Amino acid sequence: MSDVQSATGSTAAIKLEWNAGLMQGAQVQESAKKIGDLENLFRDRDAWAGIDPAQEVYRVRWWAPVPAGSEGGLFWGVTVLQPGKVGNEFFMTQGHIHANQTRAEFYTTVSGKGLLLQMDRERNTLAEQMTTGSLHYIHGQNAHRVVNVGDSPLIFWACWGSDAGYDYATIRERGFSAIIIEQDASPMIVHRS
Ligand code: PAN
Ligand code: ZN
Repeated sequence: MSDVQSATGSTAAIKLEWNAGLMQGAQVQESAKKIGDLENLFRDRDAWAGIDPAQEVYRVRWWAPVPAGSEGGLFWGVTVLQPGKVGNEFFMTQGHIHANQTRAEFYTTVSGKGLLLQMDRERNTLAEQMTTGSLHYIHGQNAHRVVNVGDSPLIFWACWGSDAGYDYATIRERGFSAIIIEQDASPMIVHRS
């Protein structure tokens, strides 16, 4: 045991509740995004303004065992994305590109029904279905966003590089080349430039 105790590493006790999307432990961090935090994300500004700004859209819990920016480390987290719409556009994450575009990421879904949008540098968009047990590999240079197209929380776990970083500005400025709306009670992809 003495070899193990002297090895480099973290002694953090983190407990996961897979299906609830919960992580517990002193080092777990948490961040929530509410409607009021997401101005200009959704297409229908009037519909956005009509929703309670305190309404939660999604919440991320994660463990960073090494400082952000450390080369070669890993982060682990979970996102709980609520069901809902702004106008006819489904609730979604902001979406980002990793600041270090060589850094890939895994997502895996435990419950709910969603779409993972990945957009490459030429703005080609790929939409993958997220359902219980689906596993998704996000290429390092692809922007990624998740859309909840179901009527229950969409819960997915993720593992990404500690030196991946986040570029939100690119998506904030131009958005994705596809949005997901509800039409005739079904999700529909609408392509844009
Ligand atoms: C995820 C996302 C999380 C929230 O952990 O950060 O789902 O989405 P936004 O960051 O786009 O708001 C991830 O992709 N990390 O790299
Ligand atoms: Zn990411």
